[in-house]
Amino acid sequence: MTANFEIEQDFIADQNKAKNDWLVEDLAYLEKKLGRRNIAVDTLIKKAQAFQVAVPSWGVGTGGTRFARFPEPGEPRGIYEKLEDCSTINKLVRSTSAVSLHIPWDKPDDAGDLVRTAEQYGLTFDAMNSNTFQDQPGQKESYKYGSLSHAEASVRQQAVEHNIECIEIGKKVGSKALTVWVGDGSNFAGQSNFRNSLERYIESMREVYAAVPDDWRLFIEHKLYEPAFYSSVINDWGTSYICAKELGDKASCLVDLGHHAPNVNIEQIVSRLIQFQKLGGFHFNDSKYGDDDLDAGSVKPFQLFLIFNELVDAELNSLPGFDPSYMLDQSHNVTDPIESLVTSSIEISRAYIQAHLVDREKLIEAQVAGDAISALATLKAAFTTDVSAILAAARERDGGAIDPIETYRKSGYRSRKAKERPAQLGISAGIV
Ligand SMILES: [Mn+2]
Repeated sequence: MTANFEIEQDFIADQNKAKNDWLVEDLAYLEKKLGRRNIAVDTLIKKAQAFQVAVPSWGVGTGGTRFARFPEPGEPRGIYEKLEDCSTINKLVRSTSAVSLHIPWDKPDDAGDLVRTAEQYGLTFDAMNSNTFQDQPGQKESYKYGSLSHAEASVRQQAVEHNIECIEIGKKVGSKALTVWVGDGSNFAGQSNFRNSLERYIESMREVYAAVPDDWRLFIEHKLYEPAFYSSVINDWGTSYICAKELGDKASCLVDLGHHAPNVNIEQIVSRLIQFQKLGGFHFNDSKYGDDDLDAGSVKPFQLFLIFNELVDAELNSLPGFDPSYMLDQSHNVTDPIESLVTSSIEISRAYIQAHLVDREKLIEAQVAGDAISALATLKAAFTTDVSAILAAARERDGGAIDPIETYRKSGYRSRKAKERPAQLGISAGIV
């Protein structure tokens, strides 16, 4: 397919040999420990193997802040090189086989060729992401004062048409969803009329919705603030829920963990959306202060676990309409993006498997008895169980690495890519 450097399967297998002894030991320990509760380790390994989280095309480039961007050597210079990096991540962890495209950054010249390349890597395409938060070269109207909610009909029309174009590209690459996030909002009190802005947004989204195929889903992503610092049009999950409900069954809400006020109870929001069948999916990342887009589980791993506690509860109860789409959405300045995405995908799988360890009968008993100490202890017992060996075994069974970061570093992938991909000026990674 390409003469470019790839991490070979044999290399991964070779690296795994050195780690196999500890894996066997740790699994034996977990088998004993979890066996006391009649939980089969093998069942959990299979669950970890089946669990997938998509990676965003923009995640393999170095992100930035409002101040500066420090490009990584060997950064991908276009969608084909981004796929190469996404494939490398999936080879190591085997749980990230779908890639989410962002238009226009990833607009393919030849969609058929892009699909064939992805197939050769064993990758598919996840949700399409539209972009009406920045102006593109040659664009007729400006999004400076909004897009789908803009006061001028011509700007709204342009934004609607862009979203429809994303759907059309998505159809060609086999995507089944469109995620719409708008930067629309205001920076000053009085700058915009809250009610009219939302009304215009909904009217525009009705046109987008009409173009969404019946077997697709339309995800609405809310965000409290930034780039608008006084108000945003789709500011919270309530607004997102109302819009999704207005639009119809194909529309649902997407929860980006960084898009809430500090200390908001995100797991409860997730529960509400599950209950009313409007949980579309997630953009996973972590944050300390705002939309920091740090690696998933790096700041608040217990919160991530509690979110998965709700998700696994819905899974085990086979709740109607429950089929969330999982994606990583992170981008920052100080790590190799491949290492960050590898680490985050593992943390997402970890939270998922840990949530499967919750003794749900005991939890319900504690809740009914009003026994808060026992309820929390039940959750903590799951959260404090180290399931690393289960995740490693799942990766190994699928041909991935027992220790993905060490394997990646020893492969020399980054320095090989630095030679293959001389730096280009003006590459922009996006943050959504
Ligand atoms: Mn996002």
